[in-house]
Order: sequence, then C-alpha cells, then structure tokens
Amino acid sequence: MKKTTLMAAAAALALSGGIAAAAIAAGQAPAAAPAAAPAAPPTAEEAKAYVDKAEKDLAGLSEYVNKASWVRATYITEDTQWLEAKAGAEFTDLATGLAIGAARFDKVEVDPVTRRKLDILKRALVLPAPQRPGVADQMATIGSRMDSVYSTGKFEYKGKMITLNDAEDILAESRDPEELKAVWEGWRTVSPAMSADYAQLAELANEGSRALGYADTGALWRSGYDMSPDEFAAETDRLWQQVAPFYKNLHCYVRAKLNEQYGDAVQPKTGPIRADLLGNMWAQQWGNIYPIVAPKTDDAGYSLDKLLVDKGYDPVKMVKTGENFYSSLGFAPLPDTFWTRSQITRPEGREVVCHASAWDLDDADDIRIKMCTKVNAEDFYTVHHELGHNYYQRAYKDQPFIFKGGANDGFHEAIGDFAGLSALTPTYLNQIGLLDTVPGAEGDTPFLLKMALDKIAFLPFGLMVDRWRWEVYDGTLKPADYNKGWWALRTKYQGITPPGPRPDDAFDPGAKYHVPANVPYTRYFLAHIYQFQFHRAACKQAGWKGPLHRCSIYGNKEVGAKFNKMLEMGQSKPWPEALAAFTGETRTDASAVTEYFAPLNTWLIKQNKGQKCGW
Ligand code: X8Z
Ligand code: ZN
Repeated sequence: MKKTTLMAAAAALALSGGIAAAAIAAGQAPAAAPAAAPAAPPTAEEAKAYVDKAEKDLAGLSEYVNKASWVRATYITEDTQWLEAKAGAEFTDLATGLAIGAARFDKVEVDPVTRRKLDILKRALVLPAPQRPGVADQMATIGSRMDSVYSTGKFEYKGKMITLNDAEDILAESRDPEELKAVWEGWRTVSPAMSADYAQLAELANEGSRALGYADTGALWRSGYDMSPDEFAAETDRLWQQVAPFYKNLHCYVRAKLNEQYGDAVQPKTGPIRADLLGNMWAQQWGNIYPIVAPKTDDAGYSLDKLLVDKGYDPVKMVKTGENFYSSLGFAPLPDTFWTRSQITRPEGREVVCHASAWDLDDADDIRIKMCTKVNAEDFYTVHHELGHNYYQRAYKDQPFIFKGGANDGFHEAIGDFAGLSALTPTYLNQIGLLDTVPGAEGDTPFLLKMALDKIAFLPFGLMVDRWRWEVYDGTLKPADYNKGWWALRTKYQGITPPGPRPDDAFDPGAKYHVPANVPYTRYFLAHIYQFQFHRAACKQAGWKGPLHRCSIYGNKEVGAKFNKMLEMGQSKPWPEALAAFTGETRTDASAVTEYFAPLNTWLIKQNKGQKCGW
C-alpha cells in the first residue's frame, strides 16, 4: 500500500503521495496512544524524536500490511479479506495515533525537514477513522468488502455469467447499440450492493477527518498539494478552463460521427453523448472507437492492436518491452523477484483484483505489478504506466520512510504515462521492430486523434470523480441523491448521458473501481497535464525540433538521468521543486497539452464547421 500506487485494498490505501498506503484507511484509537500532551510546550528536539520514532514504527509494520493486501488482491477469499482488514486496521491505528500526535507540534519551531514530515504524517490517511474502539476494524472490513465485491462482480449476459473484463471487451468492440446498452447496464447491477457500505464509510471517514482538524474528508484529500484545500480546488478549475475548449471540440466531432454511425434515434446530433457508445465502460478513454471516428482522407497506416498480435507478443513480452524502454533511459533492470512475484496475467481458478496496480512490498526492492494483461494497445500502454510507478518507488527507496512517495500523487501517475508518450510514437514502434514503416505527415492527424480520444477525453472524467466525492464528503450530496449527483456531474463535465433511465437503487459511482477502492482520483487529472509538461521538457533537453507528438526520448540517457534526479527526491520537497528539477517550471500548466495537440485542434475546428457544439 504505501507506495502502492493503486491499492486495491480495502482498508485502504493507496497513497502514492504520502506515507503508507495502509495508513490510509480506517483507524481507531491507537493501541498505544501517543503520549498525552506534556504540561510544558514540546520542544524541537521532541518533535524530531517523535518523527524518527514514527518512521521506525510505520516502516516496521508496512511490509506486513502490504503482504496481507497483496495476498487478498491476488486471491480473494473470505479469509484473505479478514487478514487484510486486520492488518490494515492495525496500521491505521498506528497512523491515526501518529497523525493526532503530530498536531502537538503545530506551534513548535522546527527544522524544515521535520516540519514537512509532521505535515505529511497528519494528512497521510485517505480515510481516517474516529477514535472509538472497533471503528478502524469496521472501516477496514467495509473497505476490503467493497473492493472484493467490485473485483469479483459478474452479471448474466446471453445466458452466461460474465466478468468486467468480458464486458469491457464487448464495450470496446461491439457496434450494436442494444448489446452495448445491455452490457453497460449489466455491469451496473453489481454496484447497488455497495451503496449502503459506501455511505457508512463516508460518514465514519468524515468523523475521523474532523478529529484531525480537516473540514471533511474531501478537504483532507485536497490538502496534499502544498497549498490550501480551497486553493487546490481553484487550481483544478483553472487547469480545466485551459483545456475545456479543446475537449468541447473533440466532443462535437465525435458526437457527429456517432450520429452518422448509429442514426438520430440512438445518438442525436445535439445534446450529450450516450455513454455506452464511446468504447469504454466509463466513457473515460475513447480510443476504442477510433475506427468510427477516423478521418475519411488520412490513414493511420497501422493499428497497434493488430501489430502486437501479428508480431506474436504475449503479456510477458509486453512487460519486457516496457522494461527495455526504461533501461534505454539508463534505469537498472527490474529485479528477478519482479518476474517471479508479479501477477502479469489473470490466474485460473481463483478470484483476483484485475484492476492494474504497481506495488512496493518492502519499501526497497520488492517491486511488482499486478495486472490481467491482454495483448492489445491499451495494455501495452498500461504496462508502461505501471512500471513508471515501480521505477519511481525504486528511485526514492533511500529517502526516509515518510518521504517515500510521489512529489504529489499526480506525479506518481504521470511517470509511466510520460514514458508512454514516447513509447507510442511510430518512430519508437519502428525502432523496436513492431512497425515496419513510419507513416509520413499523412499519419499525423490520425495519430493525434487517437491520442486525443484517450488523453483529452479523459480530462473531464479525471476531474468529476472527485468533484462527486467532494460533494459527498461536504454533505452537498446525501445518499439518496448519490446517483443523481453523479449523473449531474457526468453531464456537466463530460457531456454524456446514460443509455436509458437509471433504476432507483442504482449506484453508478460504485461501478468505477476507484470509488469502492477509495483511491482518490484527481491524481489522474493532474497526471494528464504533468505528463505533457514532462514530455515537452524532455524533448527540449533532447534538442528535438519537430512537433511534440513525434518526439521520442527512447535511448536518451541524459534525459533519463535528469528525470531520475526528480524521481529520487520522492516527496522530500514541495512538488514545485520537483517539477522545477526536471522541467525548470514551477506551476502546473496545461499549455503543454494544447501545444502537443494544436494541429488536431485546428483540424477539429474545421471539421466542426456548421455544427452546433456543446450540450
Ligand atoms: O487506475 C489507473 C491505473 C492504475 S494507477 C491503471 N488508471 C486510471 C483508471 O484506470 O481509471 C490509469 C488511468 C486512469
Ligand atoms: Zn497508476
């Protein structure tokens, strides 16, 4: 959990931006409560000693908690859920006590390193628990259960019980609107079972967050960015405004193409887009419908899905290829244990969490991925994404325990995506023998359109998931309105609508992994901006003079070395310093996104002429 960037676990977890993941979830009164406040104000020496001991205690428990979570995520049974919840609650107890104890030093003048560690300790929990006996266990149990319900969810389709993986394949490939609707709705029959659990967990986490001095759990989540929670919310608004006009152009173009494909009765020419027509279970990345929206004149020249199959790739070869990319930048090969301990494909005969994640079990060398890899372009990309987490974890392994984390959680998500931006270029695919001929300029619009279907389409989704949770946590949304509130945001930001009326008991947020797993989501919105800032800076360092989308840093050891310098910092410094170390910039800036896609935006505006865009 700790460094697990995406922890499935119940109780908890996922803290890539902070201390241990595990800490993150529930927590009750610490078994051994921190010492009661002494009569005299505490001293700077006491603060330092407190932090040193906290690091030792947390590090001491971390591997055990991580292993319990790993076992549950790769072998879901009643027993492994029990073990994970027990270990998670223990860790949370410890972390909760340490967070409360850290507040004692709020007014003490301490050195900057100790201050930063105290601050991180206070906000390290994703779901803090109230200090009442048994509540940490209760929260950890609910968390583990929700994640397991999601991960083992199945529904009947055409007389067969199918998994999320099966359903995703149908959403990606089928062009039959009746079938799409049935499968989209079918997956959402799994989540109503979680809604009462979700509401209860939210209420308890809020109580825990308030005890730590935060307005609510949303404010706690927004406090991890070296600025105030309100400033951070405003910052995400600012970034969204930078990219929203481009998203609207893409939405307009895609809607027109879907209308051509399906007709007015299925996809009208105006208004929101039907969510099940976009090739993805959550309409979060639209690359799978590229064939429907492909430009009539220009040809992409290749399909990565097809190349991978034609060249005989298997899941292990995909991961080896990902490793080779990082090696070309100068990163050391993955340890042998990575290969013997990772879960690369879905195992037979047992239930597992298939949602991809990267793990660091021992806060040092025992790094692994857990995927149910399929041989397709999407997972080729995901492999680079997950390995990015692992290389980050290894780069900061010599930092003190509390600083082992991403500069912020968005950085953690952006590392592998940054690698992926180079690894998807035709030039790179050609260099590694996947693609025989690199297309000329005629390939640019198709390439950029495909990228935008994933990267630009994602932005409003990346934003709205936590907007919904912020409203849950601040009380704007009551449980009875959870689903209505979800769709209000889906429509407002993404311009999409469900394929039919939603049942009264629907809990559609629960059909997206990160909601039952309690993994904060704004990190992915940020990552979709940082990765372009990293890419622009890297290409500049490499002396690249062409368009950004054609730049690949494959094989560039100087860029790799400089990148590694940023990774090695972990979260020891405020994130603007980490950003500056690699890019020279100190602000999050979506101009790198608009620069990368500028030729496509011009093209979209031309295609959309005469259309009434917006919804
Ligand atoms: O959850 C993930 C990664 C693991 S950290 C596979 N992602 C988000 C998602 O799938 O919803 C990557 C992109 C967004
Ligand atoms: Zn990730």
